[in-house]
Amino acid sequence: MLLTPTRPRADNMAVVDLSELSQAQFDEAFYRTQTPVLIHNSIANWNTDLGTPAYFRSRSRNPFVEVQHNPHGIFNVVTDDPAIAKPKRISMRLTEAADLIYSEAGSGHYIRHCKLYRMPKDFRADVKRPALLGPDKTIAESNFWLNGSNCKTPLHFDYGDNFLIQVRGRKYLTLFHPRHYDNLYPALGTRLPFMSRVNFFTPDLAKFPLYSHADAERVDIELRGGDTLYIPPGWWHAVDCPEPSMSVNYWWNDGTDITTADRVRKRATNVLRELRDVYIRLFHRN
Ligand SMILES: O=C(O)CCC(=O)C(=O)O
Repeated sequence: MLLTPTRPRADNMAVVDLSELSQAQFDEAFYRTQTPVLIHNSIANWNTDLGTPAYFRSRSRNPFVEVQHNPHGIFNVVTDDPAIAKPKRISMRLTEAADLIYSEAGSGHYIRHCKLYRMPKDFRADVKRPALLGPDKTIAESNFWLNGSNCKTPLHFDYGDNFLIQVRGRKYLTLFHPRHYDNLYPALGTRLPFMSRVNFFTPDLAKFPLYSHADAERVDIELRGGDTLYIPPGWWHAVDCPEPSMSVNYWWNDGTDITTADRVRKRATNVLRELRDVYIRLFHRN
């Protein structure tokens, strides 16, 4: 059975304009409570040409980048479905990649998870530190994402706090609360235990019946250029990109005992669940 995705701008979640949210308020209302929030007008002071093909042509360097291509547009999915092939990885110059990605032939092409430090220096200077990331916070990793039409990131969760900043174009995200962990069938026993075994884009309810409980409480969001989405660790998310778009994401932490303890607790929980999964597979096969 196929569940039809719904696509409101931001369904059932906090939405705020950056001008109405101080860094202290963000910490208090969202970070401390680990609550997602959609922040509009969050990059008003950034270069407005950032991410266009012309912009990349005018940079100081033109590095090689890895472009992934998959005609199905789904990347990194954990599946035994032979119809979903593994993406091809192509190395090309950044300007070539941007020209391709913004063209019709760019459908299903995605520069994913490209470390910001690999990008030209003047590009990095145009990508500012997120406004709500206080001086007490540490950036663990920052990445550049550039997709053609019809690209999809399957359902997964992150271990760190995440700001996903949409620079150009639209993306649709769906979030699920961490309490739906079991309903989303994490790929335990694989090297990607943070990925769901459910193909969110065409969920198979016969195989994954608990998914319907999570689906009933999903949060659908349309991310537009200028938006930042705060995704706390453990919140599951899937991304559907209907048109060419560019994002930057930051994983960060505050280095306090609370965050570290929380991270250790989450890892320990995952290990225990994994052991439980192995136990069930070994002794309760029927
Ligand atoms: O935008 C995407 O396609 C994926 C982003 C993502 O999953 C993340 O920032 O954790």
